[in-house]
Amino acid sequence: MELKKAQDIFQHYFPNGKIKVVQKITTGLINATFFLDSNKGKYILQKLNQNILKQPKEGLANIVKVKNWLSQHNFSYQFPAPLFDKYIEDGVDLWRLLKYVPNSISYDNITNTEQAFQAAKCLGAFYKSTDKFPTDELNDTIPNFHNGKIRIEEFKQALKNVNTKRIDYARDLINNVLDKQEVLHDFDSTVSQLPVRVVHYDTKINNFLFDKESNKVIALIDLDTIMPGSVLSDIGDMIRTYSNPMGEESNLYKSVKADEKIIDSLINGFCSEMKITANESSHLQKAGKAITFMQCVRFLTDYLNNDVYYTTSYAEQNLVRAKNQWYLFDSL
Ligand code: GN1
Ligand code: MG
Repeated sequence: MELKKAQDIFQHYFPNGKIKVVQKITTGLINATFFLDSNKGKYILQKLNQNILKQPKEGLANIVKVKNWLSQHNFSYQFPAPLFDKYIEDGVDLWRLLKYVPNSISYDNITNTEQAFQAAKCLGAFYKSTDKFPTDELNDTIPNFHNGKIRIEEFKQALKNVNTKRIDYARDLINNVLDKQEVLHDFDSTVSQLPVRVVHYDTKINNFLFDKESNKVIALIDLDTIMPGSVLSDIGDMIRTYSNPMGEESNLYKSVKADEKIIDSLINGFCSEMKITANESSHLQKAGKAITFMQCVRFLTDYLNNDVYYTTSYAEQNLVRAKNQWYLFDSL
């Protein structure tokens, strides 16, 4: 990104602001993210991906409501929401500025059980603080985000439309997914019996910032998907991403195996802060399987649709991701 563009946006926030450094941050598959250093301090600048975040105003309203609630309900972690509760429109794109969290580090993969415990403890604190939040005041900004039935329908639609060699490359996986589609119908019916809560919907490890020295979590980030939903979505996504030390990009499928100790540790971390219902507790393990399978279906669907959703850097990347998730699901 050019310095001039960043400077223009920045001056909407600080009329006398001067940017010294702009650096692209490459983690995250959806938004474009930049680190800024300026005469007004350090910030994160983000360009929203409006192809995916189709209701940015409603999304911002969710973030602001939850931020205000947390500040009154003993949430002891930082929650870097858009600065001044606003987005800037430049005619084409939507931008936002966030406070940079100093002394923080993010990890793309879990390397020990303690990290899983600490991140899940932060999530547990988030659930505890928002336990009484009126969830009907939240907008459903990405409708059907974790709706199993719809994910299967989208997959079947993609199968009908696909007109390339991709269907041949993916054939085995397609058959496996069709065989197991029940998993997602089961998930929907379980979720429909559970309490509606404030859900983060993207609880992978790099959305928790750790303090560089203490290695405790200090901030919860990436707030675009905050919506009403079930705890199974967040714990399921933690199990999916934390238990797989190879990460979702690896094509060493034989080595993709869920680590049980990490799963136990994250569930303990979450429960050290938040007391969920017995019914919710009894489905946590199963949630890991369901969300992993759902992510497999989502990557595979995008592969069949010629990569319209997830950013890719090589042709077979979404298929590799989908296979990786399949092996993880199988081991779970
Ligand atoms: C997307 O952009 P990122 O990496 O935070 C996606 C998640 C997926 C994840 C898979 C809004 O998140 O649901 O689990 O990729 N976010 C959206 O890596 O679709
Ligand atoms: Mg995200």
